[in-house]
Amino acid sequence: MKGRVINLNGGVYKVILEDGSIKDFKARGKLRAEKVYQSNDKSLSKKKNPTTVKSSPKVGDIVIIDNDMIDHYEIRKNSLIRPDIANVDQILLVFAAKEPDFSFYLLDLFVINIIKNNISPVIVITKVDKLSSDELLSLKNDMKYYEDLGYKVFYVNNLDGSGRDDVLNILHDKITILSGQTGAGKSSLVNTLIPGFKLETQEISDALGRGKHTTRQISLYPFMGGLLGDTPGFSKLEASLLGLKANELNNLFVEFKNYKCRFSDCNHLENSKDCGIRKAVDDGLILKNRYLSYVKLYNELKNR
Ligand SMILES: Nc1nc2c(ncn2[C@@H]2O[C@H](COP(=O)(O)OP(=O)(O)OP(=O)(O)O)[C@@H](O)[C@H]2O)c(=O)[nH]1
Ligand SMILES: [Mg+2]
Ligand SMILES: [Zn+2]
Repeated sequence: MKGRVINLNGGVYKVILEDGSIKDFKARGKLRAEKVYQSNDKSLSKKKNPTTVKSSPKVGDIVIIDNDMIDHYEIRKNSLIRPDIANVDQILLVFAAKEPDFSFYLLDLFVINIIKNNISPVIVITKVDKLSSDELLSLKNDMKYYEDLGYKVFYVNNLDGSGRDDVLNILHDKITILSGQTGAGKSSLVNTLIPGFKLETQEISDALGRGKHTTRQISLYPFMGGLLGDTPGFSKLEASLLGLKANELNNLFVEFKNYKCRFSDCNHLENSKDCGIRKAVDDGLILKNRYLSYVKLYNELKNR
């Protein structure tokens, strides 16, 4: 029997099986090395020398069930640490327009974490009702820069469901998870998207702390032929935890390659003389906030 892990809680794996039914299982030998097989190995025979790695299955894994226990999981197409999940097709980066305050730095950190893992980011801005029309216009103007980079940007008001249909359009047959700061409105967005859903959401007054109804586990819900996943938010995020290195940032800020810096060893920091990237920022070609994120991230990774 084969299925996909949709939730993990205290060593119990909730698995959606091929017939659509959902059952709980435990994994065989929890802490010992799990056997990982190539997905294309149809035989899935234990004798065929599987690659062995020392890790347990996690949410998103395709697992093989034998004698009512998870025996092993298949090779992952991708694997994230934050949130701790495997095999996602796309990630909706959920950012509140306000409360918590919108942060370009957090957004850039997240976009980078995702493209580093070869997953396509989609940006969803929630709580647009909290901005005046001028503030919203100005935010949308800045976000055009991200659309030009090739990232989709959606605007949702979870109070009245406006913007919902744009998001629904991209969910068909995909494994999509929501990720973002605590209190950004991820669980509320799941409720907006899936008719009849009533996940508990935290109180506004607790939005910046760990509220009573803050999400504590990743859960994938069957929806539109795919799976939609709610994840726990984070209150703080350290760049170093994402396994990024200062010298790879150059490639991860994807637009930098469009502007020539004639020094091959330049790190494009604020004190770099004659730097092509800094010139592009001064000329308004690179969004100032993007560049500031780059500098902050570079220094944070370098000073570790
Ligand atoms: N005004 C307004 N409030 C919203 C909107 N979306 C969510 N909220 C409120 O924001 C608070 C936090 O929402 P949640 O959905 O719990 O946030 P979350 O991202 O799931 O938070 P964690 O589970 O801690 O990561 C709740 O009080 C929601 O009612 C929105 O579009 N507009
Ligand atoms: Mg939540
Ligand atoms: Zn430079």
